[in-house]
Amino acid sequence: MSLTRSVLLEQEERFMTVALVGNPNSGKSTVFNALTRLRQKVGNYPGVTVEKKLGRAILPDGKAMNVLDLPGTYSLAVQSPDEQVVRDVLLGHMNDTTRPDVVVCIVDASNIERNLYLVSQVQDLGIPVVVALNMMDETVKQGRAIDPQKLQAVLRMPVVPMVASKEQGIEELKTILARGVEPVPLREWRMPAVMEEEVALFAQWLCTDRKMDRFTAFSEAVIHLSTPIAKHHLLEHGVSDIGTAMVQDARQRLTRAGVKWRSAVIEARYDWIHRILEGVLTDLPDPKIRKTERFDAVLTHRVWGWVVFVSVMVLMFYMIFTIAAYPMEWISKGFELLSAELKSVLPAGDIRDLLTDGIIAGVGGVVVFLPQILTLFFFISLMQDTGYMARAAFIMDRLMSRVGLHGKAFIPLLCGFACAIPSIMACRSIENPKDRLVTILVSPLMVCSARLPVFALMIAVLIPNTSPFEKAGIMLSLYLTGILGAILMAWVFKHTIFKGPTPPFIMELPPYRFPTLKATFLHMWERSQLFLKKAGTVILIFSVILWALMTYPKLPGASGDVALRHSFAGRAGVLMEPVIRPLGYDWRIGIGLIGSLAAREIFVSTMNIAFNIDDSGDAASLHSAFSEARWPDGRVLFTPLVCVSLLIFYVFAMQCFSTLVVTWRETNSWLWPAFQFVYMTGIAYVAALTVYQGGRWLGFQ
Ligand SMILES: Nc1nc2c(ncn2[C@@H]2O[C@H](COP(=O)(O)OP(=O)(O)OP(=O)(O)O)[C@@H](O)[C@H]2O)c(=O)[nH]1
Ligand SMILES: [Mg+2]
Repeated sequence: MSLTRSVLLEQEERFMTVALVGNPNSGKSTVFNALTRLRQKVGNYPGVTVEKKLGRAILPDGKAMNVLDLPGTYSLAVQSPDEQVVRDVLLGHMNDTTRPDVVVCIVDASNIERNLYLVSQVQDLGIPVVVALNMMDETVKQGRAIDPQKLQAVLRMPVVPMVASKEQGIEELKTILARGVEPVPLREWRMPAVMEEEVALFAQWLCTDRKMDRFTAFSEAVIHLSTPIAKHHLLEHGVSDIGTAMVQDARQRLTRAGVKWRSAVIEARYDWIHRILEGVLTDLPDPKIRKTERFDAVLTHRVWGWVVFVSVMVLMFYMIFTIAAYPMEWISKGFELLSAELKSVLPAGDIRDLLTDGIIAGVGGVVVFLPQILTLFFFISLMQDTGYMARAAFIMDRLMSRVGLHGKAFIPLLCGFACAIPSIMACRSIENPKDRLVTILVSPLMVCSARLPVFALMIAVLIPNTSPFEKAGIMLSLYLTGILGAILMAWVFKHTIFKGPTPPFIMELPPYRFPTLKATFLHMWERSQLFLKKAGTVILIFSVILWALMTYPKLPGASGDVALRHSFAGRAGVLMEPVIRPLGYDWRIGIGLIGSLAAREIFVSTMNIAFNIDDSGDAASLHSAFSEARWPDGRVLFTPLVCVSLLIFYVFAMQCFSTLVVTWRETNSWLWPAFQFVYMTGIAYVAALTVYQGGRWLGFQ
């Protein structure tokens, strides 16, 4: 280790580390962002954060402190991989993270009973705790009042009332942290005497045999004696067979003594919570009628729920085809001008061609779609921040509960509308490993934003002069095809390779919230940065490579298709034509299919280069080039049937290298990404084949 690095590490260690712990959707990431000025993702549904994230805050006394944002959890008796992170951090089991000096428990004041349950578990660990009583604005709407000072007095921990989304209470929290927080006083909740004894006995053993400190040993003993799945954790943390046998013996003794070991601890903690809350909670005389329930009656209704969902989607696509059209026009005009300018200043030759036909056509052709992608993200952001997404997941779950897919899977799947990568990461909130794997495997079938350019292009070729409504309708049917595909495949997997029972859906529906403009625009801004970064890196590099492959080797005197056919890429396309001809595609489309193995948008780039060849890289001119494309025998290439076949192919095909990498990382095996690639490409092929051949058989063109 170099000297500077070790000095840096020492400094790092001298900072106090504060961990933010709390139930899902209680506002941890909002507090984290306010403390650190970072931009961790925030959303109004449980399970947004699935990984720990380190940031740094400056306290009022000028000192820095490390802040850890953590996934949400209801309890420290862990069920899913994201909750495991919380437990490991609090117990100091994480190699790369020091055990926190202070825990800030973010308590959702509108759900205070349930949130204090976790506080009592964290308190057991003996780490100093500050209670951040967040969402104070919601309690008023609920018709209750909470007295933070009384709560502080009975809890004997600092309590800071907060409205984190408005940054209220953040400075007070910092002041308390700067002043230093005392370790937590002794617990006041008590289990039945027999259980207390058994816990003490096992904790004693953990202290001596496992070398745990007094607090950790107590907390572990409680969790292990009262959690049915404890055996698995015991083994995981190296507790020997002796320990496991001790737990089992203790449980038998408890059962004989008439103590229900599963529920005794839960009851003991809730008894304490109810005692604590006496005098702290008061009902307001005139509670406002709860709007949430009224909204939910419609939005989660068996029929109306779907009507609203479909309407929201149609509205979204309608906007994508209407308001986004203007900025798209400007961007494409800009690239046209740039290209014309380059043509006039640069001498004719390969460099000029690379710049105009390769880079501008390739990258420009994709960047044009930025306004549509932003419109999509505007809607996704609204769905996530208002709490609507949880309702959409709810109605989908009800319809599909027979599929056998875990209800919790629908949140990750809906995240897939943005991108398969966060969607696959979000699967960490699913407890059951089999269900988690099934969801990871089907996630990329959800139509993501990278497909949008391809779809928009093909729809424009398919029905050039129709109303945006019809285009929106086609878009909607493609999205629904993706959803149905994902659900169908989940069913297949659950009944073949991943047989197993499905636990019932227990997702909590968050209250509706007004989205803040700031959050929405930040989300869109981040997304456009990501999109432009992708265009400037992956798509740029591939455009250059593909341009070169489509230009060399040169055939002297040849141009257009003849030259392209002679190039490396052209030869590859010709080679694969027999395979894709049954789908209605020629070798030039073949080049696009190969190119888009890296990322779907590259289809548009390669088509811009292949059918070049107007220099503008503009969707409109590409679609006119498409309508002029012919087979050698003079037949039209892009018939309506070919367009539909391509659309279907792109719904199902696995064309995203990054997704495969994430699947590999999340499953720790190359088998699963390989399987994902093969099965999705297989379905894409068969579906496109069926559409094309079936359509021809029925007499379509
Ligand atoms: N009304 C209100 N909303 C808040 C407050 N704090 C956060 N929110 C909103 O609550 C939602 C959840 O916030 P997050 O910060 O994502 O919650 P989290 O605890 O990190 O959630 P997970 O990562 O899913 O566990 C977001 O929509 C926030 O804008 C608050 O004090 N009042
Ligand atoms: Mg979070």
